[in-house]
Amino acid sequence: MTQTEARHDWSREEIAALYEAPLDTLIGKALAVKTANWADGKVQKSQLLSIKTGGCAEDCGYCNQSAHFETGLDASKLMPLDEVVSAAKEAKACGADRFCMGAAWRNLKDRDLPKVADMISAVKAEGLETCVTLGMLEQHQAKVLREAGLDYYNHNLDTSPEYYEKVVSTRTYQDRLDTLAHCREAGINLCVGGILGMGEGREDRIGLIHELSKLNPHPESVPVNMLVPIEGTPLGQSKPVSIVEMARALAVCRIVFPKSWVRLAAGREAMSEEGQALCLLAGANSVFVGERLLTTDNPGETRDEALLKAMGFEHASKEETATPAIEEPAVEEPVVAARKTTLIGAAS
Ligand code: SAM
Ligand code: DTB
Ligand code: SF4
Repeated sequence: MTQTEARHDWSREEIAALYEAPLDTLIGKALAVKTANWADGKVQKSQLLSIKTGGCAEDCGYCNQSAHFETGLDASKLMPLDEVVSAAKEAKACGADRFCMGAAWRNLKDRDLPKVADMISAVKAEGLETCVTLGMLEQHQAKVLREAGLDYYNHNLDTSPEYYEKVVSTRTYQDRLDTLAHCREAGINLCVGGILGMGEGREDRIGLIHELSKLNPHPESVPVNMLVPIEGTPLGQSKPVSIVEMARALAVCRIVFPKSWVRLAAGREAMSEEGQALCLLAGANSVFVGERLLTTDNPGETRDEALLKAMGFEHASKEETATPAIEEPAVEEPVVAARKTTLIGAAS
């Protein structure tokens, strides 16, 4: 039976069995799920912009932007609004549907909140879907971002809980989950995925997908990044992961997240056209477009057009990529609110 409904009760063993199936069996299943849920041959396009680069207090072992490592990257302050809007206009002119603004912050500070909220409103007014990735968020901040017109928050779990502490020491897996919960409570769609090629084992890739599958609802977007190795970072010399392993991860994501955009995210610059075609055949239906990701290169329009033409694929239309309706956060029942007040009053 082809799976169309999202499930949240996957066991790690079930995911491992999919992941380790013969590649034709795996991709066959992934394509059946894709065909049952999506139009054939369509690819969603997101464009990234680094609105605040480098100098980050976190020590993520893969990242160009951590202040803990010497990578030669120039740090910059928060970009002015007019430059963000120009970049968004350019992205839209090149056909992007979603504009994702990334800041190298451990967490969003309240003093920056109005500036980022203005960016979101201005990008939204250009007719683009909005996404930001700003590090950890508090509940009240998520609410302000949503009210400004935020469609998606990107916050990756990166790898399995067990391997996570080998990659990052300055925050915990639970910190990441807490921020995701704050976004959900504010009614923001989630973009949550990870990275392959950080020296993790297959069990960690399976563990990541298992953790993502437990999120209810599932993230609406699941970016699968291949590590872009950065000299000067602890993971700069990691052994690259094979393209077949990437295709396996993407195919499993397609099956486990039947209704989510599954993105062939960072790492395409180092992949052959055939490698990318395999990943798109395996079930990915979204990419980052443009010449740059955040701080590193991406194939760009000319090469992407050639790839899609060769595959007979095309970019999904605006209607096909429309943000799922965001449910308004549940309003607290007056009787519950009254009871809470009484309890707080009684305790003080
Ligand atoms: N500071 C924020 C955070 O960590 O959530 C937002 C920016 S951070 C660059 C966004 C995501 O990009 C990371 O969670 C990671 O998954 C991915 N990423 C960062 N550097 C990467 C690299 N060198 N290769 C592949 N993915 C990378
Ligand atoms: C995601 O999963 N990948 C993007 C986006 N979310 C923010 C970032 C990729 C960064 C690759 C390295 C760089 O360009 O700095
Ligand atoms: Fe890089 Fe984000 Fe980690 Fe900072 S929090 S080091 S920007 S991945």
